[in-house]
Parts: sequence; C-alpha cells; structure tokens
Amino acid sequence: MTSKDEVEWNFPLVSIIAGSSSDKAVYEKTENVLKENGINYDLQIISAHRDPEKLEEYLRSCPALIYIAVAGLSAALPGVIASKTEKPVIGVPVSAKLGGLDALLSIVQMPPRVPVACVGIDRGENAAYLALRILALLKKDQDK
Ligand code: AIR
Repeated sequence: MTSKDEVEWNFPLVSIIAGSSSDKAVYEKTENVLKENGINYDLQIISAHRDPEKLEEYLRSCPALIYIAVAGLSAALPGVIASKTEKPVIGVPVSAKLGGLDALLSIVQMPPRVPVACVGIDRGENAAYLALRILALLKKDQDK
C-alpha cells in the first residue's frame, strides 16, 4: 500500500450506531474487533424512534462506507438507516426482550429494495467481521 492510499483511508470507515447505551455489551464486541484490526470507526448512540431528526442529520454528513446498527425491541434502526443511504447496512439484534426474537424479526423482514444484512442475536463481533470482508473488497478494487 502506498502512503497516498493510507491518507485516503484515514477516516472512520465504519459507523456503529446503537439505539441505546444499554446495548453496550453488544456494540462493545463490534468495537473490539474493529480495534483489533486497526479499523477507524465512529460510534453514535441514536434511537430511530426517540431521535429521528438527529439520526437524519448524522447520516447526511457521515463519511463512513459501512453502517453497523445495533438495536433491541422493535429494532427499526437498521432499516431506517437503509432507507436513507445506498451504503451497506449490517443490523445487530439485541436480546433486550423475548430473547431478541422481536429485534431479529424487525431487522430481517425488510421490504424489497431496502436490504439490511443481519447477524445473529447479540453477535456484535460478526457485524465487524462482515464489515472487514466488505472493506477488503473495496480496498482490492481501489488498489487496481
Ligand atoms: N430502542 C431504542 N430506541 C428504539 C429502540 N428499539 C432499543 C434499544 C435498546 C432497547 O430499545 O436499542 O435495545 C432499550 O433501550 P433503553 O434506552 O430503554 O435501555
């Protein structure tokens, strides 16, 4: 890799957005994997239901290439993000109630043309590993 490439990739490549700080045990797993792999990321706590305007404003100026959205209960966050961006969105259902089945189904059952990738319940680390794979493809493409 040349120093030029390093400068170009020197911004938060991944944005982690969690619906609440109570999701910390799950989004910490995502953070740990990104840190271990030297990936610059941004972390925001924004609820799609409680702070819709704040979410919209953040998305408008966010430079990240991939979003990871962590939420429990009626987890609208990943889907709402996907409705406002063309970038890949990875959802992480949190087991706040019903063992996380409520959040899992909310994230998985997206309507046609608004895709969200979904990892397992509380599997914050897998969201990061999937993001690493997407970033590797983008880097390969850029290095051509
Ligand atoms: N949540 C927050 N806004 C909308 C939703 N679905 C989720 C959070 C968290 C759960 O509700 O992602 O998993 C409980 O949040 P809190 O802040 O009440 O602890």
